[in-house]
Amino acid sequence: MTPQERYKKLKQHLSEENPVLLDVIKYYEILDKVARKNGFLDPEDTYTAHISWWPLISILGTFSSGKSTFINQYLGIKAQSTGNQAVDDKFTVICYGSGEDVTTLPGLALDADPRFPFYNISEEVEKVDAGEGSRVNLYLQLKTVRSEAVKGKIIIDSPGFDADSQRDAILRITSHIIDMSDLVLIFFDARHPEPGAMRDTLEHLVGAAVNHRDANKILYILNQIDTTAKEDNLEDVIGSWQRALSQQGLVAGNFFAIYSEDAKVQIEDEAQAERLKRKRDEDLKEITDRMDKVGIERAYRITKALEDFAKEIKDEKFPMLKKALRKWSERVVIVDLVLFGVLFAAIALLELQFGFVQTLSSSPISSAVSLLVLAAVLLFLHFKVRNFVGKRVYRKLEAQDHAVATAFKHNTRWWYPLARARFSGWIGLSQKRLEGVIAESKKAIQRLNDQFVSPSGSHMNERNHTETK
Ligand SMILES: Nc1nc2c(ncn2[C@@H]2O[C@H](COP(=O)(O)OP(=O)(O)O)[C@@H](O)[C@H]2O)c(=O)[nH]1
Ligand SMILES: [Mg+2]
Repeated sequence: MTPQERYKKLKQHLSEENPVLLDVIKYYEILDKVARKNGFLDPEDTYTAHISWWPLISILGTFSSGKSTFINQYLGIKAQSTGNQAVDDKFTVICYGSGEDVTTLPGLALDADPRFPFYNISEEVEKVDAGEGSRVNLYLQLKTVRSEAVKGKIIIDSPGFDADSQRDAILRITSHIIDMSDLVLIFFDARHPEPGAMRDTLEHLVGAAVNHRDANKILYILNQIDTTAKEDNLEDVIGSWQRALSQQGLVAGNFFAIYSEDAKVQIEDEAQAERLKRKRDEDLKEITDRMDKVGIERAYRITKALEDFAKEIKDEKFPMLKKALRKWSERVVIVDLVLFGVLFAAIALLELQFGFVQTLSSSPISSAVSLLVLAAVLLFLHFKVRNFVGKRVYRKLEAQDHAVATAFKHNTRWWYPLARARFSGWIGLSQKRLEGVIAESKKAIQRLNDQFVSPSGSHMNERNHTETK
């Protein structure tokens, strides 16, 4: 899908959903244009492909902690198989489909709808786990279900997370999913009263989440608390899990405790059953509220991402490029001067020895030819030097930032004069355009606030208000 087709499809999809987002797409187009023109972005690529346009909820967590059971219950349909064995070893992207049955499609199908967040995932996977990129179908699948609960959003169910036997590919996809999501539910299960055994898993999952720039979107869910009834130790179990999480650096997280009504064990003591149910009902309500409102989070996320992309290019990538271009042009001049100096010294020496300059300049033709030859040699040397120095700078950049390295290559193509790299006023113009994009994304956030702020002033909108100030 070309970027143009992508914009068109996105606009189609979003036209009825949210007019603010429709505006936001326009500014993504400008962002793309500026980035493409300066070589930061591949001509076939677009920043709209780097985020999820669907509201996205992902469910991560340990083996058989009840993720799939929870999802089935939310959907009201048994879409996912459940059980104590590792029944599902793929990430399953669940979305609405009008068909009667649950339909399963290969991971490749995710490419078809520009609102899905897995563009280029195979390349990302390939980078961390060579050879696995081409086998993305082994890791991803798409299911369509006819459930109102998932209309207008997508939910990702994940294979059980077991740090010991985890492939890099799965770890990479997991952190990609955390980045993309509007809401992340991380499941643990209370059948393990001693979370110590899960330390590695916690370290990976929680470690990745805790430092996330939007930590508020991550909910930690202790599931299967019905199993604490036997020993009546709910508080102890919650306490030890919270301690384990805080050891991973989680200070004040969104911590919930629930169980599944469909899968729970029989609880003899009625008072206990009542107590557990009350806790569950309370926490489950908060969780499902957040899940239902994920469309709002999504609108803010997409708009914020526009601002972040633009800021990153303007404040980080352009300065890096500018510095690299300057360094390159200075080195080329120095090496040129040294080489030319050596060349002229050699000519002077030869002249002293053999006096051939006089011979060459004896006729107009031979002197013209020899001047041309000299000019050709100088030019040849100069382009060799440009290339040689350029490759070295490029390699260094590539290790730091791929986009900047590509932009450097783009801006040092042979027909660009050296002076363009030295006097890079043109960069300022592009930065101005990005400033415009940033200003527009701020305005769009305000329009979203106008749209979503309820008279009671929900928690979420207050947060977004302060974030953008
Ligand atoms: N006691 C109890 N069992 C549960 C609960 N939720 C799920 N289970 C059971 O735990 C097992 C694993 O559940 P599943 O949803 O497949 O876990 P997943 O691997 O995280 O997707 C299944 O046998 C479920 O019936 C719960 O809240 N309480
Ligand atoms: Mg499962």
